[in-house]
Amino acid sequence: MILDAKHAMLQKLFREFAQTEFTKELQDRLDQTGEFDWDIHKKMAKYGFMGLRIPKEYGGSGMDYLAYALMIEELARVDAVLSIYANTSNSLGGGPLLLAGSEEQKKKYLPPVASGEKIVVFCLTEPGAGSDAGGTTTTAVQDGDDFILNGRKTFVSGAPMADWAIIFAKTDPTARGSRGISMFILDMKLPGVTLGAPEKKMGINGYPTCDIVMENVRVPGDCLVGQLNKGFSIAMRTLDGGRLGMAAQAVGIAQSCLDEAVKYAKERKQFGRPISDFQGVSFMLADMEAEIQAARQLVYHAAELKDHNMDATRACSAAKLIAAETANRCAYKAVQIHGGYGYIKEYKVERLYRDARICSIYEGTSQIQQVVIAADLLKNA
Ligand code: COS
Repeated sequence: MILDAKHAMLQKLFREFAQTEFTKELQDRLDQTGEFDWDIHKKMAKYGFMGLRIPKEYGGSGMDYLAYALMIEELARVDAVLSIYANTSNSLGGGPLLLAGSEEQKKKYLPPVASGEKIVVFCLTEPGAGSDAGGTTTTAVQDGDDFILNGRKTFVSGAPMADWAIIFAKTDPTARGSRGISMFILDMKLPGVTLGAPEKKMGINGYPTCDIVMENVRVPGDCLVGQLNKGFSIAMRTLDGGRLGMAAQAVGIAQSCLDEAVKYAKERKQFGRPISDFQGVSFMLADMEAEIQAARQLVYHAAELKDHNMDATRACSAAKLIAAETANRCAYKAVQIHGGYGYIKEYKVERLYRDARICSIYEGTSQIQQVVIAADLLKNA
């Protein structure tokens, strides 16, 4: 796909922002401390990143999926974790509200999320329900006009900073599997809501992740989002879009691996010449370039399908599968080209290697993408 003038301009803007604002000092600090940086969050919010995909009537800029993919890719190319800062509100956080929220709910929750003033996070995974998202055991029991929530959500990215959380809970215990699940928006300040300890992660440090525990949390009835017992398909539709964002992030990481590998291969001399002169190295660079081009086109294609309101489930999962595996292969090769230096923290590829690893795990493992692709393929064959 050749980007039109508007998208090419946006791509340039995102690239320049990331190159200017995501300083090495900031990147190193986030990786070392694992702490959220409110200053860069506010700056990104000021530029409208948090509300990029949120429609104008709810305080965002109403841009399309292609613009969103470009933003995530370009931010991730400089720093993967900082692309997450701009992702949640446009994706798993804001997405379910846009898909299923009432007009009142959209007007209440989306504007402060779009402006970056409030943070909303997505809670599907549980200790015993990861790939099997339909195995949710969190319960929501109706009590008068309210619901009483009990359960534990795990690996919630952004939980420590969250004002609200999207919670999937079983409302019909007699319904089997993914049926009988409803979606709620939970105010994190309600009594009975507590946080687990921040997880010590391999990568993507600087966007804290922890559990959210709910013990007899009384949630008003107007926090039910969408229809009672129909929450699972909203989660799945949200994840279609989320996977597109994560695919774009993986392309950004892969491109960063290639950028670093090319730079190093041209500088580093062995046997009296730059190591890029050796086919063993240049062929690795060539493979990285070819795979990144392919992954990027899958991402842009999936975005285009979504922008035309076409069924994009298979395309989003295909983009996520290929981009995530590409990011991992590129990270491996980038470290390999750096040799011993690639194993040292001073070199960016060391972090890229760790950051890339999550791409084939979160928002559905590569194997889950295969499940989704195969199911869709066979259903429509
Ligand atoms: N869009 C809309 N609805 C969808 C859908 C989609 N993309 N995918 C599934 N559904 C619907 C189905 O139509 C079905 O609806 P009915 O109950 O009305 O028949 C329902 O959801 C259940 O679908 P299915 O039978 O395929 O569900 P499974 O329990 O077999 O699970 C997978 C399917 C494995 C694909 C799902 O559990 C999944 O995506 N798991 C990974 C979760 C994940 O990505 N976690 C990451 C953490 S979130 S950061």
